[in-house]
Amino acid sequence: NPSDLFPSNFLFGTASSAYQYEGGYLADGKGLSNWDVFSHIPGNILDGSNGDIAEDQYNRYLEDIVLMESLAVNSYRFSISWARILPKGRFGGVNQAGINFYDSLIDALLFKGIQPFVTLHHYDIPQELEDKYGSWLSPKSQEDFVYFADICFKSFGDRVKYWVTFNAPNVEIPFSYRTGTFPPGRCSGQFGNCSDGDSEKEPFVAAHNMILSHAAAVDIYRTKYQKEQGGSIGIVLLRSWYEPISNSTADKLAAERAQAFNTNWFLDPIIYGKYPAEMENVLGSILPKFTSNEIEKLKRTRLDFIGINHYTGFYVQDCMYSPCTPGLGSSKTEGLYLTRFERNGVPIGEPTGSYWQSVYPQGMEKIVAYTQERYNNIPMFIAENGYTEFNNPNFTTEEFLNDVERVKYMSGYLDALLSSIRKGADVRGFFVWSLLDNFEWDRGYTTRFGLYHVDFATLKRSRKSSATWYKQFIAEHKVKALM
Ligand code: GCO
Repeated sequence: NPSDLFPSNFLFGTASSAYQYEGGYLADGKGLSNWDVFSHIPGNILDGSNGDIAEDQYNRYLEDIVLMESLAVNSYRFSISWARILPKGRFGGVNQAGINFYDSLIDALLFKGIQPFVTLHHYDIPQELEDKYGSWLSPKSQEDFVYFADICFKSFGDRVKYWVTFNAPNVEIPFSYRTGTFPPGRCSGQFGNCSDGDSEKEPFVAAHNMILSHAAAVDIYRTKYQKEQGGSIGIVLLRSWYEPISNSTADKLAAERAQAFNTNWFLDPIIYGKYPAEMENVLGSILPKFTSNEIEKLKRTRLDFIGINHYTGFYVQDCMYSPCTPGLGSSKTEGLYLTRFERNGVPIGEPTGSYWQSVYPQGMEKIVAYTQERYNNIPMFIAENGYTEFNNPNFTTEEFLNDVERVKYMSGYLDALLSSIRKGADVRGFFVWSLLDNFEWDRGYTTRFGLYHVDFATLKRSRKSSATWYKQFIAEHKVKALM
């Protein structure tokens, strides 16, 4: 069936991030990152662990590239550790050993025909920037980010053709500045676990600086590098599907508010130069304003592609027109809706090893169509999609290797994606989260997302059934693409 295929230049890959994978946290002149400091404070990470060693990809990248080769993927998404390149941000020198590491990684990938798909910021920053002036809460962070981005474009842009400015700032910001579960651990909202009087504005101020940092980095890329290097640049956001829990207008508006407060929060300013109307209406003066120069810059720089991290769907219930019990999303600064996992006692999908994830493959097609329509066919990548398993301490390695639930999940979500593409959506790549089991931020090593199992004591990698399945899926669709 000729319509049953992905475009021939489609990127199939796996995704990762520096802090979750590399380890080597003090190796060869690397500076301390905000995550190094945060994870070392007792109580911050669920299982008391950290990413000091993680999967040790810093030392084992060649072994991991052999795993990628055996999957026959043609792309690898990873992030650059800012503190490995600039141990003190722009207030110190470049660490040549850090540049050398990414040079070697990129060269080794390209040698195997694997395209690097590179994220500049995936949650970790040099601690120096936090200590100096509170990083993203200060407009100075824009200069920090551009300084770092410029060095990366200059050093690696001859070989890297896909750049992502930020990974999921819409995940990072609420955890960093509302619930306090990510560094710098500030809690300003209703669900904060501290009450130090932080302003409820903080998440919006930090996001504002990230949005302007994105624009500034894109500006530098376009003016100094893009013509010569010929790559493209975008941003990645978490995009969940929000299904109205009923047909009422109030619940439909609530689902739209959930999209606005979670994801359009970043994409609207970057693409259209303004925050979503839903946010302006609910937040009023809590929301920062762009100057006319900034609006001009946003509209001029924009992005080349939208990266979507899609994992799950939720039911959404209105909290604006009728009061509801407090919960995820219900406060004013979150958008006045309530996230529900079930309707009339029936779950939206099978639960997984993460409390927030249900298996709802229809969400993939819905979110792709939603994004395509709202942003006028801007090319998209599925930058992350994957299945969580609880890291059951009673399981043997063999039990983890037989991950039938992950295979079911992937096959459902990839079928849905295929259906989107068949209907004309311009999706250009798909990355599984993740190649390896890895460090899941404040959850430590309590969950597993990998196509390959990692024994965290020996760091041995072992192939799961899902790896075999993904390899076959890619092979079948590549063959079809050639016919
Ligand atoms: C993100 C994530 C990843 C997570 C993954 C599973 O990119 O948004 O936070 O780093 O590990 O999404 O939760």
